[in-house]
Amino acid sequence: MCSIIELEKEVDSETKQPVLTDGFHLFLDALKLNGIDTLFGLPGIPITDLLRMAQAEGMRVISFRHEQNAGNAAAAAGFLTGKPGVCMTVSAPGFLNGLTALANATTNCFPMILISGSSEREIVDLQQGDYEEMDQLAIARPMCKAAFRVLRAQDIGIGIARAIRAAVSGRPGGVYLDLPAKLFSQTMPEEEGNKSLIKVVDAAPSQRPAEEAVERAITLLKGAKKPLILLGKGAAYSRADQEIRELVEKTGIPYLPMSMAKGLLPDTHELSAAATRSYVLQEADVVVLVGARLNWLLSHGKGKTWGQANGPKKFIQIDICPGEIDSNVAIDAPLIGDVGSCVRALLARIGNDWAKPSQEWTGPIAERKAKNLGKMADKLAERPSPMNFHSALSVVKDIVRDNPEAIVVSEGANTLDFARSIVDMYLPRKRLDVGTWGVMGIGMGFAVAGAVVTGHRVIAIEGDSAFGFSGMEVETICRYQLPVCVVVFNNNGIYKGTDKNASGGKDTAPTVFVKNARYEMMMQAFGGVGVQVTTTGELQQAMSEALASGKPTLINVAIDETVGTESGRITNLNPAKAVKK
Ligand code: ADP
Ligand code: TZD
Ligand code: MG
Repeated sequence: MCSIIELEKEVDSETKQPVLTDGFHLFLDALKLNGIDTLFGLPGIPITDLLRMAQAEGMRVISFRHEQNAGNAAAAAGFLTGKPGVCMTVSAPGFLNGLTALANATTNCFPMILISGSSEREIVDLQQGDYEEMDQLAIARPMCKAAFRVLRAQDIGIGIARAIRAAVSGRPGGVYLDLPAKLFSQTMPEEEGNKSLIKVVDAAPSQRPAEEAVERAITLLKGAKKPLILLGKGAAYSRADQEIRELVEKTGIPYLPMSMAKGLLPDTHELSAAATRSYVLQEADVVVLVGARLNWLLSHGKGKTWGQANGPKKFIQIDICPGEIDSNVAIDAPLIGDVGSCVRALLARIGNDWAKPSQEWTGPIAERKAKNLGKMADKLAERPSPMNFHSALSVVKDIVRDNPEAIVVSEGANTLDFARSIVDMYLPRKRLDVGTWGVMGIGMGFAVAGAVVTGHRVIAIEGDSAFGFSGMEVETICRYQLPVCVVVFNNNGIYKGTDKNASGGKDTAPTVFVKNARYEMMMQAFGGVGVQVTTTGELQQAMSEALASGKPTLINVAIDETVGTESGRITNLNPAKAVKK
């Protein structure tokens, strides 16, 4: 039955024609219907009006200076919220600028949707040379989990629903959505348009492991003498914080967090074995991988790191993606499902009578841990001049301890590696970094997203090279008045600032930058606070002020240019010179 009110909505009271909607509005309505309230992007043909309208309709539109940073922000927003972050770009070059972020999001299992306007299909497909012509869909496809194009206004609802579902269901990842310019001005009756929209139900359904798989895992774990739990960013993403803590504490099994899983349990937890990582990796007999891949970051599960000499290890692997199993070494007990469901299933079989690991395993761990933490404390207490990574990071460590809610972003080589091991995290999903690729350039995009979607303070610990990849976004940080404190570890270059041009020519070496560059002036240029510091006292004061005020701040920290290591902790991955010259 149709009420009079509904009929009145359908037709324009003056023209008596149906009220129309268009592609612009259908698109925004479809996003809003699905709880997407923020767009990261960069305007231009054909999306300028779309971003204006989004803002007019109450969405948050964060406009960047380069699409890669907008894309990285969307990816980080996806990780932090569990909803796909959305990045909007113009066609060809804007799209390509966003593509690195899309590929990086997919690699890291972060849900994001890159939405690019594109030029007319008729012209693109005949390669007749349209404005910013490119077959974007074809190019995006191998870089992401799924790629769709919407050609008709009545399909916008379906297109958005499919994009959201693809991004967050199963193993999360990047999705590309291609929207040709002509779509936006297509019209259709509003009522029909509204009916075409889809509110996605249960976008990331829980996936429970099979009973026999749980049984297999429990049997293996029960027989372990030296068990170890390894938490990855899939565990952090799954938001099963309480269950994971229970698993660790009820079983008494020592654990190692991968970098973005730091804080799932506080790094100061007595069962954290991070301070004796090499020992536990070598000695463990049964390893439980929880949302962590045995990729290069874990030496592919084999070799010296894994104590090959001690015989092969047994693995239990919890992952939502069945194809991940056996990717590098044989997995004895795969547990396929979401981390929450899998860990709950294990917990249901782990009673209070569970036999915790013996002193033979926990004793040496505790001993080594105490020794290593003691050595580290001594090193952190040193006050060399100029500062080194340790002395500067000892300040950051204390600031993060006092501000555990703050989001920590980190990139660089030495800066990243030292920050990961020195700066303790206390809460889940507070650390964002270079991830699976070890990619530089995520810094300011991740920082902006961290501030925008959580409302918390952000501390970005940046190598001077790493910062340069996205540094222009300090303007974005100032424009939106975001509480971001960027700390640039300035050692005059990539890894260190002392390389010499081997030819003796006047060009500097490829890894060396302008000496003592004044990065803090970049923040000053846009009205933020910029401070140059040369002592730990000055750094401590500048960071405290930034955290207290929430003002956009850049602290340029002078670090001894001689102390860095080539490639930080992954020196071994540099190709060896086959021919000595
Ligand atoms: P890290 O670098 O921290 O070791 P990876 O990115 O290598 O982490 O691994 C994350 C793994 O987590 C991926 O294999 C992914 O399929 C898995 N994953 C992501 N989300 C979930 C989830 N909700 N439940 C189970 N596994 C998940
Ligand atoms: N380009 C991209 C996109 N990602 C990369 N990882 C690199 C280049 C290579 N690279 C690293 O792996 S770390 C790094 C580069 C250029 C910068 C290291 O210098 P930094 O850090 O100043 O950021 P430290 O503290 O000086 O080591
Ligand atoms: Mg550097």
